[in-house]
Amino acid sequence: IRKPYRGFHPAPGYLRCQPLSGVGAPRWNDYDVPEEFNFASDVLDYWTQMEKEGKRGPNPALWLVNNQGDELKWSFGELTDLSRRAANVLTQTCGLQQGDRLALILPRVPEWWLVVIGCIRAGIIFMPGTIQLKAKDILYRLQVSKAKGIVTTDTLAPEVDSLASECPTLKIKLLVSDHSHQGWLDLRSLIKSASPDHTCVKSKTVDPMAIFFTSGTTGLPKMVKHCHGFALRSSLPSCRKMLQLKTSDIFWCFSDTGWILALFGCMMEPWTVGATLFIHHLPQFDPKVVEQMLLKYPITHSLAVPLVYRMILRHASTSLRFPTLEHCITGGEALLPEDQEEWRRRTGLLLYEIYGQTETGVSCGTPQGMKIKPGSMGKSMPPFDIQIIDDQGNTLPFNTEGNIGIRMKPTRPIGLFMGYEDNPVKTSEVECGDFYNSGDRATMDEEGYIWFLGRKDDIITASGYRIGPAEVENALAEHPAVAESAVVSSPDPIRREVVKAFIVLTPEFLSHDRDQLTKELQQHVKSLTAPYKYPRKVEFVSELPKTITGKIKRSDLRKKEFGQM
Ligand code: BCO
Repeated sequence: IRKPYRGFHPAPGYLRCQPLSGVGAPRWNDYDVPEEFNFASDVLDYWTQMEKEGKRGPNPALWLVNNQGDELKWSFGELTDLSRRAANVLTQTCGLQQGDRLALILPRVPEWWLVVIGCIRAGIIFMPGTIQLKAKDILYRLQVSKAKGIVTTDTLAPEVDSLASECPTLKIKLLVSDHSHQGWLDLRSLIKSASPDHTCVKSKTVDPMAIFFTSGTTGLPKMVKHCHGFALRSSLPSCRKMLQLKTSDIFWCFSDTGWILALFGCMMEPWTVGATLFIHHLPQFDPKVVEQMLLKYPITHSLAVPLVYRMILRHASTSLRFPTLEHCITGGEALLPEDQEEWRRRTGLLLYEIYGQTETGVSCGTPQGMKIKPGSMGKSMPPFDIQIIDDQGNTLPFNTEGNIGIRMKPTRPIGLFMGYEDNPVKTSEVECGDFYNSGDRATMDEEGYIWFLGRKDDIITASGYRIGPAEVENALAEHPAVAESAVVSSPDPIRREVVKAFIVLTPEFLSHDRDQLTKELQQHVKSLTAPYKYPRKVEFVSELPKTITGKIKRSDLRKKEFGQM
């Protein structure tokens, strides 16, 4: 039995802590919580100052390559200048105030970074969403969050216009485009003409900073609220130990701008140490292009879901040698030991796993240099204390299956979400004794390594996406061919897990061509909700397994798919 937990004791100077000094040094202690923290003024402006004093090398802060191969390079000084202008646009031109909410649906364009930092400077709560969102997804997000504004591109502008009348709080529409649109403000030209003088808000570390939407087993996505302390975590020594980035490193994070992984990997992690963030705006993922980029650019670190590394291995026929790549990190879904082995054999590099959820950010992993146990996702990362717990919140003995729990009493660790906004019921459902219950199943060995097993509920993790079956079932239900459906995870040789829909057809469609119908239903889901959720497999059945009260037994279908029944 594990030793009893002794609790975190705030370091002396709690709430009065001072940043540690030295260029690129971790500037706070793991268990210190400064009363005020703002990533823009405390981190970015610090590096701007280091640049001015000649204490940082010539590498850019942001190095962005678009799909035509055009390159943009910004120093920290330029980032500071432009994001201050962006903050002025949001507050002065748009009239947004601290605490207001702004939906942000942009691909990997530079304005995404300017809006995020501008919001942080002004205390505006930003709500990133993937560019794959469809009108219904956007409508729900705008309505439930009471967003005052939205920033997007011309691809989604017509969708937003079609639903704006149903969003009474929505006053501001900002467009990132080469063309103008009636009723939309042109963000690029506004930033150009805005003043670069802006006084950053003195945000409390526990003030809200961002809201992310995350899928659950039932119902519509929940709003996961994070405070400014989420960004502070990247400054803590435990987090710095994880990736051990240096100012001279060039870090490529693949995450779509809609996910919390983007905040971590496409901003906080590299910029906290003054490293270069490398971004490639590729509208459609192509492993061949990724391989070429890794050969062409001096990238030292990569962060991507296991599927990206697996697809590179599938596409490349020979051994892979990337001249500058030193450290590869992966997360978002479980890494299989065979993928780890193949990547090592063909590239000479190891894959270091990190694990986290939208609610937690990165909460465990294998720091560079720590022994990798293939199949394990590493150890808990302070100030998080991960324990394997039962459904009552009791810690379980080593090597016993249970839920991944993060201790939040007596002290809620900085970086853990603040709760599901406007949803005390769902928030209390994940509070389990002294722990946040992640709903992910795992074991922990005697050395503290955590071994992921799967989900406790019906949520599907496919290609690094968290997919709520009900969202797919609801989309299917809107097609006249579907009498009822059940959506579960199913094995796949490349993607490991994909979304599968079991469908009972309405009588009128029973005689239709099944292949044709499959394609039509897949297209239907792609058009109604974010396409990454579409069922890559479809099976037509005469009935669905149900409990005596009529509830669909998704678990029976899932077990059958994985040969467990
Ligand atoms: O495979 P198909 O071609 O049939 O369908 C694909 C796309 O073509 C299609 N699609 C995309 N945009 C569309 C569209 N269809 C219609 N209209 C549009 N606007 O939809 C399907 C999307 O599937 P996908 O995204 O899985 O596509 P793909 O191209 O295979 O990409 C592979 C990956 C690996 C690049 C992608 O799956 C990916 O980015 N996955 C990572 C997700 C991620 O970052 N997760 C991290 C979440 S945060 C977290 O875990 C917390 C950690 C601390």
